[in-house]
Amino acid sequence: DPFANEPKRHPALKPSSEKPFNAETPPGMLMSSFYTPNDIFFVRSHLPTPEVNANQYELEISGPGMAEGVLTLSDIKKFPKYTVTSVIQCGGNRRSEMNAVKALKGLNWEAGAIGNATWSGAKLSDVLQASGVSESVVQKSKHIQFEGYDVGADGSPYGASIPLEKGMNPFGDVLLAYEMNGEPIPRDHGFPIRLVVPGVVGARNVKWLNRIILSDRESDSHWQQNDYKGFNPSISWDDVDFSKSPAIQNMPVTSAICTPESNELITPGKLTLKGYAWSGGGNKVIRVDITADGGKTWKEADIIKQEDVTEPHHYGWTLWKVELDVPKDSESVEVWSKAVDSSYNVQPETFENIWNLRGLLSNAYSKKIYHVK
Ligand code: MTE
Ligand code: MO
Repeated sequence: DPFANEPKRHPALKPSSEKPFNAETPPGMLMSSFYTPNDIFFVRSHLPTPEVNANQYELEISGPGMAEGVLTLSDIKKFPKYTVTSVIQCGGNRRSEMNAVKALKGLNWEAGAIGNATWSGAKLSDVLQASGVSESVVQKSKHIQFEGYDVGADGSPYGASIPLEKGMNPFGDVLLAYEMNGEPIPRDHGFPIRLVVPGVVGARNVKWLNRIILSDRESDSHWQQNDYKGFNPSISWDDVDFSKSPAIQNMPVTSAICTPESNELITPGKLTLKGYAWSGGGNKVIRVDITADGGKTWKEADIIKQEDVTEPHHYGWTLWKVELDVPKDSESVEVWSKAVDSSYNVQPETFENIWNLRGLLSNAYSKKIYHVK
């Protein structure tokens, strides 16, 4: 059994599959802190979880016309240490809401395949520069490919790539992280080194990093080529051509109402809602609008916490709250949230018009119906 040696997991995590283990954070727990604690941070692994020995850890770096380099964990720790607050969000977060519109294929995530953490480590751009990535190597490359220590039944590793520009840019804030919220990265999240690509879909944040390859091509992994792409709502599994869509990198703006949780009964009078909002590409959330009357009137949510970082380097999430009045005689209230980011991108209203067969980029308004006691 390739899954015989899995780490222990927190009982509060809500599994969406057991082998491999995938699980999300309950929405109420997401609201209890700005930095999502490591032990309840959602887990998304496509393959059995590798156990990497820190003392034997090696990271290989190669590229066109360049001598292959190997770094140990202590080599990586000698570079200047940077800390970035960044969300990691699965490309399929909130998929269940899109699935409710029309059936699709993918783990049925609610709104908890997301977490916010501080990540500390060496800057990818520093490490590449010190590893002999010269101007001429850059000229011959367009992408940076990454491979994990986790391998599938066919022996091929998990893989992904990002544009060269994002990884080489010293302001891109891409890290070879060895700490998550000030602790060594837990095994489920990529011990001892995980790539953190802030603002970009979770899938490119490669855990248990084994290899970095500069190339004129994107990663040829399944997850870069045949998954984590968006499509026209009318494309079905019979006519889909994955080569026709670009791989998802920066994620669109989203928000979710997290508390009260969907199944909770509410009482007439004051109702406090809490949620998160986030946008990819380093865009900051500038506003979260809330309506309880189908969009006739909108209230602006109060920001509970947001980091004081300017776009386009704002990678953490925004926690917000809003107080509404629930009239005595009402049986239920329906509340919607929509976030606006620093490029004035806004969430789409409905899932119908953004539906796609993989249930990715599922960022329509968060709509919750609460029943009154
Ligand atoms: N890296 C490796 N090596 N293997 C994986 O299966 N899953 C990716 C990404 N990095 C994955 C990986 C996906 S799809 C997501 S959403 C994030 O890791 C999840 O990160 P987390 O488990 O730390 O929350
Ligand atoms: Mo993911």
